[in-house]
Amino acid sequence: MEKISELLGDMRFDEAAELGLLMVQSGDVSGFQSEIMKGMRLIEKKYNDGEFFIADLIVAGALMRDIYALIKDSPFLKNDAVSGRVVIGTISGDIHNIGKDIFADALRYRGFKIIDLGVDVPIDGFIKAAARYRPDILAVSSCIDTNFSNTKALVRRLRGGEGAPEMKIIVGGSVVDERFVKIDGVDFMSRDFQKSVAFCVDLMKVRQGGMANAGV
Ligand code: B12
Repeated sequence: MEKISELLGDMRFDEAAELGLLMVQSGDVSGFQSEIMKGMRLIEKKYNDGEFFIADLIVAGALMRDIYALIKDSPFLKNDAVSGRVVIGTISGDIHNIGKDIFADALRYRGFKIIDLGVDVPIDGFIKAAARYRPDILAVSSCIDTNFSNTKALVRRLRGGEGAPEMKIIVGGSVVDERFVKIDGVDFMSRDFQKSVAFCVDLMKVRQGGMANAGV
């Protein structure tokens, strides 16, 4: 039997959705998330190999979001929801939103309240939102490596006392590789949305006095 990731990689979204529903209903939420991520990587690979075009990626991003939404009906997630507030946006100079939106959905389905600032968000926009909403987590999406300087400047100001001092700062996006990129003051960096969601969920469980389980 074909896997969801393979179906996604072949752009067979209806079949992927059917299989995804079965997986979520059976309670395999973690496996479902892994398959979605593998599927995204397969699509990206095909794009990098010249088999798919930008338009394919944009369509795939939207359909992937719809398929990922199947997860919100999972009884497991309903019983294991956390509360927390996240401000998210793509840093200035960068208009990529596909990954940010999927990551924001993933947090939303775990119970987080999401304040999405959109794309090309100026440093001051993040700082004002941090001060206004006092989120538990400020999440910066970054898909262009020359823009890391903007993220660094943002983090320096936040850690210098602007915004909400107790909040965690996380950074992700297609060019983020935590093995090679370090930004002082950032609590967590990854382009793996499953690990990133686990970080956020565990953080809230610890803050709310529950047990962290590094689950889905
Ligand atoms: C689609 C795409 C575009 C689309 C964007 C459409 C859109 N609405 O987002 C368009 C055509 C507009 C575009 C434009 C450009 N792009 Co572009 N784009 C891509 C592409 C092909 C895929 C990105 C994507 O959506 N991936 C799928 C998503 C699901 O993956 P993801 O972003 O990694 O997100 C996942 C994780 O990273 C994580 N995540 C995402 N955000 C966050 C945030 C947090 C906090 C956390 C924890 C996790 C997290 O969760 C997501 C789900 O797993 C990549 C190439 C690639 N292979 O990655 C290039 C790429 C990112 N683009 C690139 C470039 C250079 C550009 C342009 C400058 C091109 C140009 N010369 O005009 C412009 C940028 C304009 C601008 N100012 O931003 C480069 C960046 C190079 C670099 N090293 O910096 C890349 C890597 C291509 C390349 N190899 O050269 N692009």
